[in-house]
Amino acid sequence: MPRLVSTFLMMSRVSGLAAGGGFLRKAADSLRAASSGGAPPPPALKLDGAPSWDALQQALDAQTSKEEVELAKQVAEGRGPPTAKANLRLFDAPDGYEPRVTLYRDGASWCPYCQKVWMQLEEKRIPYKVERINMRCYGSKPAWFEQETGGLLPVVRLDGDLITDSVQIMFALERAFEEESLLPPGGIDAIRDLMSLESQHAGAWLGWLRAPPGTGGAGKATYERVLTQMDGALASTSGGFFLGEELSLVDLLFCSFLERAEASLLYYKGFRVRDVEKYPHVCGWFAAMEGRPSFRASQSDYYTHAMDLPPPPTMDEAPDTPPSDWQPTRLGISYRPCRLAVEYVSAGKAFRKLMPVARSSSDATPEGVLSGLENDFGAYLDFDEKLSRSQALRLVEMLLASAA
Ligand SMILES: N[C@@H](CCC(=O)N[C@@H](CS)C(=O)NCC(=O)O)C(=O)O
Repeated sequence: MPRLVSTFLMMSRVSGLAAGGGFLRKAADSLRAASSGGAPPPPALKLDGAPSWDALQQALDAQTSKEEVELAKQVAEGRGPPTAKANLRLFDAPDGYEPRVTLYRDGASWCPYCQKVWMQLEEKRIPYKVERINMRCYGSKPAWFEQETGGLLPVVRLDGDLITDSVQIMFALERAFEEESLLPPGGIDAIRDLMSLESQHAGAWLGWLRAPPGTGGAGKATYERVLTQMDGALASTSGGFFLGEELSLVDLLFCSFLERAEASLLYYKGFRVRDVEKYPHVCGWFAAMEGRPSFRASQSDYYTHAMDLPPPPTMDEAPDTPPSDWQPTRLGISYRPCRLAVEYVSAGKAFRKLMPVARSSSDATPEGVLSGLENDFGAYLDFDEKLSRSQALRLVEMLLASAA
């Protein structure tokens, strides 16, 4: 069997898609038939060379070193270095101590707002427990969480009270745990200007990243201006951090978006934030931050940051019929409510057309739903020329599955 065909069949089996029916199964059947000269497909088991979960566990155990076992034990007991895997952190508190703080955070540990609070807890060595809550792209949240908090992460329970919004949480933690303060003697008033600069940076970064094609260089110029201002703010102190030699709340407020800006602007715009010629003090700040174990533990890699944040361009509402010069750029999905999204550019402007994927009955098939969409939005789903129909069918399948 040709390698490509067998790889495809194995991937289909592993993901369970081929077994689930639909177009992948049909594609797998036709590939089997093609690869065996039209003969009946071989039994599926013969294609399955993947090890069992038990065999994988044994292989993993055999490769796990004593140090790794010891580290996992420490982490389970709330000790050891900071890590995304910890569900309990006790620091200097005795075994069995019940922390005053519970941090509700995203399970994948990439939410930027959770990162700031997480670093603050680590820097101040405040004992805490972790509860992991799905971000909506990974699944649903517990009903109580939606009702009592509004559903955004992070949330902190402090002495029984729920607190939402990362900045509010950080100030509440500063008030409740005054020792090891991360605020300067002047308190919040002394950092207001830098907080405002941080907001400008967030706006300039996202503004540039999400600018639709053909909007000129304004986004880049604004971002460069704000970054130069930040470099100047860092140059005016000595020691690498925003307030000098000591890490403060200001660094934590800046860290998540600066880290993400460095990765995403490099990937999508070819722009370097860590450019030692142009922004030497910003580079010094990154180096100072990377000296902190709390930052190292919460830092992510460039690929993840570029991929977890595809720049959704600012879109205009699409007219009912696409203009004659439209060029589709992406076919995507939009959850809550389920919608199939066609994104396109026309005359240098970006548009998005959303099509509701309604389940008219419990046995609605992807094919039936897609045919319905083609009836209603024919001009946008002009598959023969502009888009791939099999891609659309797969997206509809996913939407139906996620809504089930
Ligand atoms: N202003 C809020 C923003 C929080 C926020 O937008 N969190 C995102 C995660 S990065 C969220 O929970 N989104 C809902 C979800 O994806 O489930 C804060 O600073 O905490």
